[in-house]
Amino acid sequence: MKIIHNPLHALHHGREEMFRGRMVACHEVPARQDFVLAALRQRGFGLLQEPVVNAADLDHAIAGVHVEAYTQFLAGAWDEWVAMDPTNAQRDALPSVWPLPSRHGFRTDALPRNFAARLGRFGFDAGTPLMRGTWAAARAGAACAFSAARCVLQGERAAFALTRPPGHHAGPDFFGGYCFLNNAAIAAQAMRDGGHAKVAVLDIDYHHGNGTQTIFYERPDVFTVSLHGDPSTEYPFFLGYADEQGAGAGQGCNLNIPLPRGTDFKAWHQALEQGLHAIAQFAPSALVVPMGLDTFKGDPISGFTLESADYRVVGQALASLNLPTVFTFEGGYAVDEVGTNAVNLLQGFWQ
Ligand code: SP5
Ligand code: ZN
Repeated sequence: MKIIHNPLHALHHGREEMFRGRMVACHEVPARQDFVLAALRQRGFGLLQEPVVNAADLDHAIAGVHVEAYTQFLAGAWDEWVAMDPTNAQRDALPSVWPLPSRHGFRTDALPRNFAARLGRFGFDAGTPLMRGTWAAARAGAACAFSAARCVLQGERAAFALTRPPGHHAGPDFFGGYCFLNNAAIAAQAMRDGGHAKVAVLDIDYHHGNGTQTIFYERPDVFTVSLHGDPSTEYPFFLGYADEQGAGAGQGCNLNIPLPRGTDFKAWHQALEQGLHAIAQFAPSALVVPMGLDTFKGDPISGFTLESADYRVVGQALASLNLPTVFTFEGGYAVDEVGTNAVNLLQGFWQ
């Protein structure tokens, strides 16, 4: 399996996230990718490489998923943050004011000149710090996703975009949930552009893949499935319910399987089988798996109870679809085990 890893990921290294009125240490840390890479090396699994993509192709791939006003904002955000106040160079940027949905009277079409206002316009939580290297890291991550898709388009059975920051919470024009560019969506769109008429996305992160769902919600060509903690109690709270089935031409092309906090592997595996069955019915010719390992029992911010050995079974189940597959690295915050769990899954898939 080709493993495309992000050489610039550590340029994004948030220090603190806002949680319930106080600042706590970031969960989404550079060691996460380092530990996965170390586990791959230690177990001799996969062919490791860095992305090779020209800038124009990469911009095109990102623009297939994100709106220009948003990527331009991200590209210049750090400089604007520091221009506001030179001492800002010493701290990460986090939003603290947001527009409510337009039914409350707020406008999102009139983009304020004030940077803090635009940070809230484009971000949906205060847990996703942006810093000097965020854009470079996220853009190189998008290159990993695009490169992984190209590997598969060229005939590889599977490729893994090993990158952070993660992507599945990022939407057409918003960041949040530690995510800035939606790597899984970029890979799915690249597979579409590369000739796959129907692509499925099967999101197995603990948290609902709200960004991916929103990106493809009205499209019939990309079937999005997500298994996740019930949003009525779990982040991201405001999307991920079972009655969200797609809209317009995409009606029927979204499947959410929310599961209660505390769900064990037996019940989770049944939900996975349900997702796999729905994907088989859709009959895609390619698959993207946003691979979160935060379903692990030891995860510090999540509530399922999968064990390390279970991830092999997950990989085997995913392989049963028999589709060319791109994996993207999403959540998973039990840093000591994240490498073992990721490689268990990929090995289970590969065997
Ligand atoms: C990609 C991904 O998995 N994003 C998850 C974002 C979750 N953000 C909210 C996390 C709430 C953190 N709770 C802190 C508990 C401190 N004890
Ligand atoms: Zn997650």
